[in-house]
Amino acid sequence: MFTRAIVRPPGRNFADGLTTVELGTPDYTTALKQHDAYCRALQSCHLELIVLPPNDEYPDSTFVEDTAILTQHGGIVTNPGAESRRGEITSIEAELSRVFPEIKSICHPGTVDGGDICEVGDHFFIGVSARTNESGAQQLASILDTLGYTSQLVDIRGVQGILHLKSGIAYLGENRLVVIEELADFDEFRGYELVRVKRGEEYAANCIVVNDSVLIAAGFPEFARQLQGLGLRTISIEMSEFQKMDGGLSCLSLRF
Ligand code: CIR
Repeated sequence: MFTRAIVRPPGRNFADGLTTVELGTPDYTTALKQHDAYCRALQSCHLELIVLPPNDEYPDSTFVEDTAILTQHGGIVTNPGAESRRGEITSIEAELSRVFPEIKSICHPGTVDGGDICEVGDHFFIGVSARTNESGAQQLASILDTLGYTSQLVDIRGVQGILHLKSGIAYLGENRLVVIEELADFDEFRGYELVRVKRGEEYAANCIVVNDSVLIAAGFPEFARQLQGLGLRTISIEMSEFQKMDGGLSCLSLRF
């Protein structure tokens, strides 16, 4: 069970952040509305929110997930792979130190983005990507080991169209893993019951389980039906403005 989440509404210069997709410029007012609906959805799943103030110094700072990995046994502050995002960790570290007695860190030359880290029970998949490098991934694996977790690296550098590992997978619990077609044949995911996301609905793969519900991006009806067919309760959230900035549902919060 999660009880809390850290979120940060987008700042006015949100549109100045990094993006690789060509979906147009996000509308700030709509982004704020969508963020607010996202927060209400988390609250409806019984989470208490820690809402950090918007930070105009870092246009991507609404994507708080990339700055930390939170586990039941401890918190880890990352060193984000994009230079323009490194400074985001300062305020997150300050916030986490109120909650976690000890916080570990990923250090230079290692880089890790939280979006590459997928917790699967007591095991973690660590994506090696354009943002998370091998040094960062190895550092994280060692830290997780000291916290009592196993982990394995998943190299996604050759996979087109995903920024982070969790742009293409999500763990639903009960050994079920959502995967996009490009990742479905990876050896690392053998042994899981795969929920394969149909082509054209790839963005929906980045969903999050929050207690008794699964938050999914609105506009992907086939994926919603797949989850409902498994007996899961889904909550749809409009994500268009965040999608324009390469962001998915998971990256808008740190849940613990
Ligand atoms: C970035 O490129 O860093 C941001 N514009 C989007 C980050 C999305 N984060 C995530 O999926 N975990």
